[in-house]
Amino acid sequence: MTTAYLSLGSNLGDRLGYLIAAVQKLRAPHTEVTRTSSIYETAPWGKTDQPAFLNMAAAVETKLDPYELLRHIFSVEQALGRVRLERWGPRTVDIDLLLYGQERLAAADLEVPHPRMAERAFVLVPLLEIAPDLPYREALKALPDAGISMYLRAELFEQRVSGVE
Ligand code: GSY
Repeated sequence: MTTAYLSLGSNLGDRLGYLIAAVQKLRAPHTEVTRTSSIYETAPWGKTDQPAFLNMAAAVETKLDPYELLRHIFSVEQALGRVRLERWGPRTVDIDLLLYGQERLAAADLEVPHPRMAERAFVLVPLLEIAPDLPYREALKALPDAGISMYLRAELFEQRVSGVE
């Protein structure tokens, strides 16, 4: 089993509903979602003339290799109507593989650690909430954190995911 960390975001339609459904669909016999962060509302990065995002991070324990995990992630995005209309454009749900154990991969179709994660506060704030010992605290300190606000605390999100409420 390998611990991997994912970043999830949504800025189209029922943003929270998409994140809940994404976490539910990530769960599989081969992949356990072991921790989810709070949900943060974040100003769009890159292409700024688009709606605000909801962002979160998740830790998974998986039997899949990195490529199999990526395929699983793509299948969840597709099941939730992800259409890649434009680079950095709005999306129902976006799931990025940030870290896969201690693995370092730099292939054309898969890079871990994610090559741009240390430049994005909307990735690092939720990630460090669930994995405070990861070595990204200094990177986060160097980034402007404006435009990130708490939207839903982790405990309440977990209740929504498990249908308890
Ligand atoms: O890279 C993920 C998609 N994305 C996001 C995002 O998830 N959050 C924010 N705040 N801005 C973003 N720009 C892109 S592209």
